[in-house]
Amino acid sequence: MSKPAITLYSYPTPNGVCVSIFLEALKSVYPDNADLNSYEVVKMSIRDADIGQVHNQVKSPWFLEINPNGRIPAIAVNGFNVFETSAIILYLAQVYDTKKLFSYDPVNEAKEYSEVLQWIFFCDHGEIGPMQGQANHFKFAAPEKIEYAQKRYVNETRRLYSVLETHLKAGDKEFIMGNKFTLADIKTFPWVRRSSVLKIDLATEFPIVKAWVDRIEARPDVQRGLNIPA
Ligand SMILES: N[C@@H](CCC(=O)N[C@@H](CS)C(=O)NCC(=O)O)C(=O)O
Repeated sequence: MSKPAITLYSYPTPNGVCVSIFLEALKSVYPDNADLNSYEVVKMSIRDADIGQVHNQVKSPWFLEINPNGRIPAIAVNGFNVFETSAIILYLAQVYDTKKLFSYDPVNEAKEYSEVLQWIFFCDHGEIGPMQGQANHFKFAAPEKIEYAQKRYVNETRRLYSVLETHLKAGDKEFIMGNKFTLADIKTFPWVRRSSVLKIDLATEFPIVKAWVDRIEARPDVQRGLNIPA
């Protein structure tokens, strides 16, 4: 049997499932695409470098050739390696979302395309992902309990959720881009759905964000993606 065109190296964390959710979403709207139908998943063992566990496939030499940063997720598409979650979903969109069902045309729909990038960066560059990641670290992994750090990152996560709440509320939006489910939602949702870990109760604090999470979570493609790798 020939090797699948797409190999996803992953683990079911918010970053990992972001890519599997998008692959499943693409698969459901492009059912005849052979690459999407046959993608393979390699479940990697991961560790948080700061905890110092030993079994750590993501730092092994063969994987560092795929992702020099030694972290999941990474993807190989017909021999081309891509690392960093957002770069991965943008590349998959560029190659496989030919009808721009989850994004926009960067030339003909330049403003909408830019808006999707803005929300992806909002989740990425020092915002939801990193803040919530640090909140998780200081609450659950850090050997030393530093109250200031816990408070700072949990409160910053709350502030970022409030930005999302205000955005979704304006114009009664179903998704970040209005009524279209896009990469912006796929990027942000896996983080926000884990809010209860930090004891942030979306139902009482951010009810509009909660409805958005529920709406996305109810999608069959999202349900499949959340369980990859099993
Ligand atoms: N900015 C990176 C973050 C990736 C990341 O933090 N991956 C974690 C799991 S969610 C990991 O592989 N940790 C293992 C390690 O650092 O050794 C991305 O978005 O891809």
